[in-house]
Amino acid sequence: MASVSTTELRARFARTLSRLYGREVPAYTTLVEVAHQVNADVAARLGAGAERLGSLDRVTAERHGAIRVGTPTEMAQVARVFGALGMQPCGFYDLRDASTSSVPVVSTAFRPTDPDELALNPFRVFTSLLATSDRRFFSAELSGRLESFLAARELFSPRLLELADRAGAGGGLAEADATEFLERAAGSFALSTEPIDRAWYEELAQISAVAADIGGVRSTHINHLTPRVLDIDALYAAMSARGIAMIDAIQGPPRWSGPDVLLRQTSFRALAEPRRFAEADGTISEGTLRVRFGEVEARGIALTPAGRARYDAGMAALDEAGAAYDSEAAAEIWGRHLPRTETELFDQGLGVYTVHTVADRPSVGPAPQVSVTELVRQGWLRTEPVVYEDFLPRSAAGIFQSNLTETGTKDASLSGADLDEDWLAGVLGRELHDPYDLYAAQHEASVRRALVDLGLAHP
Ligand code: OOG
Ligand code: NI
Repeated sequence: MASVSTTELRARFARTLSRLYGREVPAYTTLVEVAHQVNADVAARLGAGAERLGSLDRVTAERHGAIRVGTPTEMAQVARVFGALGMQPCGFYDLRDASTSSVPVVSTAFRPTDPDELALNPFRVFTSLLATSDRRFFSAELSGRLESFLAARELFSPRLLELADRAGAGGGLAEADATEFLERAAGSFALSTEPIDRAWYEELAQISAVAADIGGVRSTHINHLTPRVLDIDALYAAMSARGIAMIDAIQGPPRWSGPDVLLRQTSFRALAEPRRFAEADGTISEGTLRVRFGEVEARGIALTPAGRARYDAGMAALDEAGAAYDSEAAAEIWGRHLPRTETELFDQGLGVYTVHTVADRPSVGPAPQVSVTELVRQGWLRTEPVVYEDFLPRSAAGIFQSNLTETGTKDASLSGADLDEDWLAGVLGRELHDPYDLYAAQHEASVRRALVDLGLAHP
C-alpha cells in the first residue's frame, strides 16, 4: 500500500531540499525570509487579489531548483527520480546559442503537468545536460576524456532508482520506503566534500565554467533553489537594503501598470564556497569556488504562441533601446507590445485563461450561440488567468551568464551537435511535453466544461 502519495513525496522533497540548501547556502534562507515578508505585505495590501495567480499556500511553498548532469544515462535517471515525485519533462531549452558566454547545455524542466497537482505543489527543476559531443566547445580528444570521466561516476545509487521506479509505478511509497527515498534523493544533490582534481577542473573551466561545474566533479549538486515572490521589485530593494549584492537588473519585462506575463527573475551573486582540491603533487589544499547563488522569481500569466511573439518583440525592443532607458521609458516601450488590461489580453488571444460559468447568469433563458469571447463579454462566463509554469531560454541564459566570471571559449566556425527536442525525448525515454500544448489543453478543457454547463454542447 502506498501510504505516501507522489504528491506528498514531491511536497516533502521540496521541503527537504530547501532545508539542505539553507544549511549549505545561508544567504538562501535570508532570501526565503525576505520573499515571505514581501508576500505577506502584498497579501495585506491586495487581499484576495494577491491569490489570482495561485493561493498564498502554493506560492509560499513554491520553489524551482536547477541541476546539471553530464550524460544521457544520468539524464534518464533524473527522469526516473523526478517521475517518482509526479514531475514530467516539459519544454526544450537550447542554451548553447542563447548565450554569448560558453554554456554547452540543452535543458528541460521537470514539473507536474496536471493543474490540480500544480496547485497542490508546483515544485519544478530546471535540468541541464552537458553537450559533450558539441565540437564547438569540446575537441574530439577532450570529449573522449570527459565522457570516460562521466561514465565512471555514479550520481544516483541503484537503491534510489529502485525506490523511484516503485514509487512511479505504484503512485507512491510506504512510509519507511518514502523516508529512505527522500533521504537518498536529497542526498544525491548535496554538495560533495570529496577533493576536486584541480588540473582537470581547470582544463574544463578554460572552456566553460558550466562544463567544469558539471564534468569536473564526481557528483552533482543543486545549483540554486528559487522561491517565488509576488513583488520582485520590492524584494530586490529589500535584499539590497540588507547589503546583499544583487545582479544588475531584474530579468524579463519591466515593472508596469499592465498585467504581468511569463517570468521576471533576479538573483544575488554567486558566493565563494569552501571546496577541497587535489593538487598535481598529490597534496590536498583548501580553496573556494563561486558557482552557487540565490535566485528569486515573480510569475505572471502564461501566453499563447501569439502572445509569446509579442513578448519576444517587446524584449527585442527593450534590448535595442539598450541601457539608455529608465524604468518609465521601459514601461512605455513594453506598452507598445502588450495590452494594458487583462480583458484585452484575453480578447486578443494573447494570454492563457480558463473560463468558468457565472452563477449569476444574465437571463434565465438559454445562452446565445456566440463565441466564447462574446459569452464572457455578455457575462455568461468569467475568465481566470493561468500562471506561467515554465522557463525562458533567454532568462535561463541570463541566469547562467550573470554568474560566470569567465566567458570561456567556443569555436563558432565548427558546426554544433544536432541535439534537438526529439533527441532529448529519446534520452529521457518518456514524452517530452510541449508547454504550449499543455496550456492550450487546459484552456480548451475549461471551454468544453463551460459550454456543457450552459447547454451549448453535449457532455
Ligand atoms: C539553470 C539556469 C536556468 C532559470 O531560472 O531560468 C534557471 C542553471 O543555472 O543551471 O534556473
Ligand atoms: Ni533558476
